[in-house]
Amino acid sequence: MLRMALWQTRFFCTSFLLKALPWATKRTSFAHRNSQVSRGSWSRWSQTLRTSVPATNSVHKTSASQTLDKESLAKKLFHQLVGGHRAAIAQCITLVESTHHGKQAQARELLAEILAYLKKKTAENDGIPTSFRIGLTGPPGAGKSTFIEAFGKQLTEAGHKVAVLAVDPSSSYSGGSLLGDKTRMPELTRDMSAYIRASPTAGTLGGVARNTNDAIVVCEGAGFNIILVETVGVGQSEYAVADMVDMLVLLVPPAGGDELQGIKRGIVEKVDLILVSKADGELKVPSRRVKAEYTSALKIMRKRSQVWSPKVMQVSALTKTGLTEAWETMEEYHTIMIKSKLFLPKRAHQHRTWMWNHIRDNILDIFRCHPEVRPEIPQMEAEVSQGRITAGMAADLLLSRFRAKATAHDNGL
Ligand SMILES: Nc1nc2c(ncn2[C@@H]2O[C@H](COP(=O)(O)OP(=O)(O)OP(=O)(O)O)[C@@H](O)[C@H]2O)c(=O)[nH]1
Ligand SMILES: [Mg+2]
Repeated sequence: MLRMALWQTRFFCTSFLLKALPWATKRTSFAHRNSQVSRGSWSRWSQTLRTSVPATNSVHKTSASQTLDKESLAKKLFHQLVGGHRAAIAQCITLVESTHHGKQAQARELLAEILAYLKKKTAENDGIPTSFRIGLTGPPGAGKSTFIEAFGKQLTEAGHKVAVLAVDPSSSYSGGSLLGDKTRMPELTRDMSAYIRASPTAGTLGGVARNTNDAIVVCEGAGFNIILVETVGVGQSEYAVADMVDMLVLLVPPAGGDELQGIKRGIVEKVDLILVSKADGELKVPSRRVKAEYTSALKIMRKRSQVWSPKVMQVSALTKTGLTEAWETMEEYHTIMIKSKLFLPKRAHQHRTWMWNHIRDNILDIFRCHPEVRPEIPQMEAEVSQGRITAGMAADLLLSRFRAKATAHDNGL
């Protein structure tokens, strides 16, 4: 009986998703046609999110008092966060990362409160978001953490509030090199105008990226106006970061010799600024050479933006040279993006991209775990590997099994 009930619930969810998909696709293509974000559409989105929260809560509540508790927890955390309680940042991030069903409802409520608050702040700031999100990527050992320590310190001394987050899905096998070692940032760790979030525990890139996206919103709610997102240039994480930030910065070491030192061409095409690190002592000369290499490499690359041409600069975190110039270039980029009215549309595009990424990840999981599909997967994979069936045919067969059950359930069979 219990097994039957579980299967029925699963079929119901599956058929609901299949029905909802065309509707959602229509909505997104509409959003794409109207890619210029108007205040109206932004506010409708936020409004929908807020009004949807109590409804979602009510599905999971077991008693009225429990709902009150949940609501008051999200509200309490929100007030503490915007009120400057430092401990609330970690509590909020833990809540939005939770995979517990009930906690997720509270997290939605919390995020909706923060988004509404940020929207108000943006309106008060002439429609300009109060934060600047900067992604930092580069090969292992390029000097990212050391740069963040020196650069972040300079920013806080100038009156900014700096949050540092990491995207590191590789930490399960690399031992968590990213920010794992906070000793690389001793001063920034102690700085009350900075917040450093050590690498989250390992997971899929999709999961880690989702957590980072939400953590960015939490940090912005806490008043941090510069968000630095560090990622190591391996795997797909740097592409994920490119879709999370307003500006992407690539840090390259001066050593390594021949052309572009194995740094993926794809990421070089996406960056807005290249910083050649460790331009000090004996490394000054190779650093100049690497700068020249990247400058000419960028010249032959397709122009990506009408308003901004990526720049190459030399920096040294050790001697603190080039840091001011690097920040001035970042500010220049920010100003140009705001003036050309490309800043908000870029963020809006990223939000849509992530929504679909998360949906894709989840639907794939539902498909893989489907009781009618899962047992067939090894067999199909073997048939495809041995060339007895084409990949397209195998996919069609599995999909038709998935659809057949969903339709049967819809028809009450
Ligand atoms: N000479 C010199 N060495 C530097 C500089 N910045 C970093 N280093 C050294 O480079 C090494 C790597 O620095 P990290 O900051 O840990 O590099 P990372 O890119 O964060 O490394 P991962 O997080 O492991 O990818 C360390 O030994 C640093 O001392 C610099 O400006 N000059
Ligand atoms: Mg590091």
